[in-house]
Amino acid sequence: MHPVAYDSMERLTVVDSHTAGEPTRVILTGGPDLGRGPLAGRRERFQRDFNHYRRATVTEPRGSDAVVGALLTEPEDPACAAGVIFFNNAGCIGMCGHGTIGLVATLAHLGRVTPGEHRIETPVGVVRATLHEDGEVSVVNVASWRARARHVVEVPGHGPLGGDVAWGGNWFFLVAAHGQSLAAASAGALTEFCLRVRRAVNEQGCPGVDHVELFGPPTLPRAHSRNFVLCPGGAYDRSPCGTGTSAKLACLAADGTLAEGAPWVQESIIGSTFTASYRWLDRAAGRIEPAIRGSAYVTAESTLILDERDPYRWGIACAGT
Ligand code: PYC
Repeated sequence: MHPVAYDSMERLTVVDSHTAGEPTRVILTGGPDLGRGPLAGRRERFQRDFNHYRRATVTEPRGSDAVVGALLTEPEDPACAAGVIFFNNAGCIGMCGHGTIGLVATLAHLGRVTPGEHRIETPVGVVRATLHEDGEVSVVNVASWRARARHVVEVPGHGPLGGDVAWGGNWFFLVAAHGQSLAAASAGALTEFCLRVRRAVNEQGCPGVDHVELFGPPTLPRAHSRNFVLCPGGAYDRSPCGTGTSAKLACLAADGTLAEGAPWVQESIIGSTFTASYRWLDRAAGRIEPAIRGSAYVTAESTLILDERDPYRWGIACAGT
């Protein structure tokens, strides 16, 4: 038997939740000290100097490819209730819609926020989250826009494929005419297809796009669309993806196919939904302010143990990072 050496163990307290099926793990204590200053700079420090904490939190053996981590930190802007850096199995991401809903549900569970609006600072801007009396959370996201319309790429094994490139807090390639069936049972084939699409998009003019979003007809009568979203580390989003839905709204607004303030119900590949709408920030420049509403549920309050005798205490770097 190994003697228990408590002083050789680090501990991270976390709360897990899921938003529309997509997991979020919020680090409350034990995470690295990133100092002060703009959140974008703290994110760089996290990636450069503390990447092992990211891996330990979200990759196996403690996490899975689908988990998005959220490192809670002091905000730089005193008007904000919290700062947060989101990350996954491949690295850090800009904003995370489902993660922000999960974070607010977590803070409500801990009694740290009450119903009302709370400003949250992220590396790509401040978002406004409202905890509603019924427990749902809405998030007014960062400014979103379409950068390229009907950009055509040559996808090996498929041929030419047209899609829009849009920012919704992360970069997306959004495709409507893809010829795939958006069935949950086809998640493996859809993932493989989207990986090929992303490689083509990255090699053919858009190196920064790290999410691919396919659209199809909804299965729920109250939804307007169903999607499948490939995330940077190769997992697919179980939720309708808050930043992906924001990017979609930017495209709909630019095309004039969804009016300002009109509801858009986005269904995910597992049948969960977000309800979204937008307001124009600058119509001439195509910049909108999207709002996403959904529900999250807390699933665990845990302590992660990093035992220095454990060869995999910093996680297993399956996504190569
Ligand atoms: O909800 O924005 C989102 C998101 C991004 C990656 C996974 N979920």
